[in-house]
Amino acid sequence: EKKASLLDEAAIRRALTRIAHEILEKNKGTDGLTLIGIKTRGVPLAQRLAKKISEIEGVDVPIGEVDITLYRDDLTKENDQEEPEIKGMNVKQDITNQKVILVDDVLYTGRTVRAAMDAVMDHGRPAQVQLAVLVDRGHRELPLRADYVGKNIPTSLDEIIGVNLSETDETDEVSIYSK
Ligand code: 3GP
Ligand code: 5GP
Ligand code: MG
Repeated sequence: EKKASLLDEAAIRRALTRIAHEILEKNKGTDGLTLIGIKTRGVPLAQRLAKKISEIEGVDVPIGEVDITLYRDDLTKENDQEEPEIKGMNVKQDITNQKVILVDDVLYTGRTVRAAMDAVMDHGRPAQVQLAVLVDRGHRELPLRADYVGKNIPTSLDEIIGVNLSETDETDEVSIYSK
């Protein structure tokens, strides 16, 4: 059940514009940057950030994508917990000595990002890995934080953040639901 709309199209656009500027400020330009979107909705977010960086700086930053899916380890166990693992990766360029910025829609326990970092490290030896998310909803289960956050949305465990992006869902909207 939908409780509230938290970010509309303009608010999402402004948050991504700010993050694009923050990326350029922190990294002193675009040298060595590679954006990697975490499927599904991290990919259009990475593309939007690259477009904004290109508009601001006149440089096209390379984009890759990584597919992390939930994997049920052992169905015979009583406490079968799903753990995200690497399903696929499409990164054309060599990321060794590059500054990789992972991009995702929602940061929650941090397990998806941890799996994405594994995929990146298997692919090369980046100089640095940074993290950009549209929403941080809290409840981390790993010692991990985002370098760039569109909006911090404190949630309870029985709430869900809905992220709609025009590329995948017709509209741009972030909302909060109760389960
Ligand atoms: P995304 O791939 O675009 O991020 O995980 C698959 C989809 O399910 C996600 O889309 C996300 O929007 C949605 N989702 C909603 N709540 C959760 C949740 O608590 N965990 C996970 N893994 N996905 C969720
Ligand atoms: P984590 O691995 O940090 O627990 O969860 C991160 C991933 O799970 C994100 O890529 C996101 O797709 C999904 N996720 C977790 N919680 C939510 C949520 O409340 N809303 C949405 N849209 N996605 C979520
Ligand atoms: Mg996601």
